[in-house]
Amino acid sequence: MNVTEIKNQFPILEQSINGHPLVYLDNAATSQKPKVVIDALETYYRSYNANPHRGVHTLGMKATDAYEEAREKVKTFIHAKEVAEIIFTRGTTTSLNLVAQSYVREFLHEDDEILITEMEHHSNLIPWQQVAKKIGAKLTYIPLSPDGTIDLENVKKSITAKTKFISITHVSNVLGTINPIKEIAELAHKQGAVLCVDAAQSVSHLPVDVQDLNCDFLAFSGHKMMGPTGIGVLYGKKEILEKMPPVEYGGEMIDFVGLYESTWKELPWKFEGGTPIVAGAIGLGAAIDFLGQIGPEAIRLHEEKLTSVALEQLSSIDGISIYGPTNPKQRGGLITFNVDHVHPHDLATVLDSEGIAIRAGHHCCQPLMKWLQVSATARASFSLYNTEEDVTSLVSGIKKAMAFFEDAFV
Ligand code: 7TS
Repeated sequence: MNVTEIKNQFPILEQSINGHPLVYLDNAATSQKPKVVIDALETYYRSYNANPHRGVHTLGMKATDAYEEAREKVKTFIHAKEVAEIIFTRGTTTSLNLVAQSYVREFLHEDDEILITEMEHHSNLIPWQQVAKKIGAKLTYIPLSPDGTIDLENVKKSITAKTKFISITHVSNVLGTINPIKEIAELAHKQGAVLCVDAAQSVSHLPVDVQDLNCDFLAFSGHKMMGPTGIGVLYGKKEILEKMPPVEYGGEMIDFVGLYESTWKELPWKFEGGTPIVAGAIGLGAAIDFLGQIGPEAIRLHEEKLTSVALEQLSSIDGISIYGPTNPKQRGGLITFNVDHVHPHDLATVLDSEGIAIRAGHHCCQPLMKWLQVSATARASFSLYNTEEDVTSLVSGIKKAMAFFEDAFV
């Protein structure tokens, strides 16, 4: 499929916004959904909606099979060893909180250290901050290099004999930085620490292989990878998940329940209390099939090219500051920037009037905004359906906004 054929698979992109064809550049917040995903959801609700794992009627069995087939697809997609290692959650945030409330709360103790970075999204910061307070552990930070990358020498220096747990984003949702996860995993394991990876911004943009990365946990959201909202994944190595206690107790996750004692199902269901997110998982499965038709390497090449063109054009405009590494090979498909004398919210409003959707604000990264010494930024983020014309529209929209605000202040 070429980019036009890909774009044609997304009904939402056919519309005009404020009299202009929609240019959707807020993919880091959520991606749009291809027809196959929308159809899979509709077919499920129209023809085999049922509560899986309960009862033995035909619809229930069909729903159970589809739910478990989606798990198999996720396993293959991230190259996990077993389906037991794939837990369905509501999204990245829920996955990370599960690790905090189960693994960290159970296995870390007073004075142990949890190591993260200042580029983390709030969802990969607050769960550790809060659980650390509860158990008396210490939260420590790997310092960032001036260009917004992580130097492995600084990782080595930050890991101490007390470091028991490290959590780090694969791709920063603000700086775009692709972090050296494989190398960090090696350093973590040398010290006997466990490595958790926030893959919210990487799974549908780069090839992600959990066995190659050798991370212990990996968290991501369905809605950022062409799937529906309300579904996400926590991958964990089986030997670690097996010793972790459940966090959500109730229906579906039990084996035997007595008045005073209960036992749990085996993996992965031990962590999936309540009626499963069936529609979400089925939609995610369809999204994975769709992404698989294009292939992670082709997606990466396409987004890298768009980023490279956008970086070149934006950096040639006076008055624009771009954050994060300058080399497109070191970054994912997003560009965060500021325009002199134009607040990012004003910029986003002007661009919206041109049909261009970007994000403005702190992007759920307040500590990183402090590190960058800004209160907010603008961000354009790409996906497989974006074109070089979209980049051209963005650049001319920004120039228009700059001219508008310049005139407003003279
Ligand atoms: N981690 C990273 C790196 C993210 O970018 C996000 C969402 C999350 C975690 C949380 O994902 P959720 O699906 O559980 O909400 N990032 C963004 C963003 O950059 N703009 O809107 C949401």
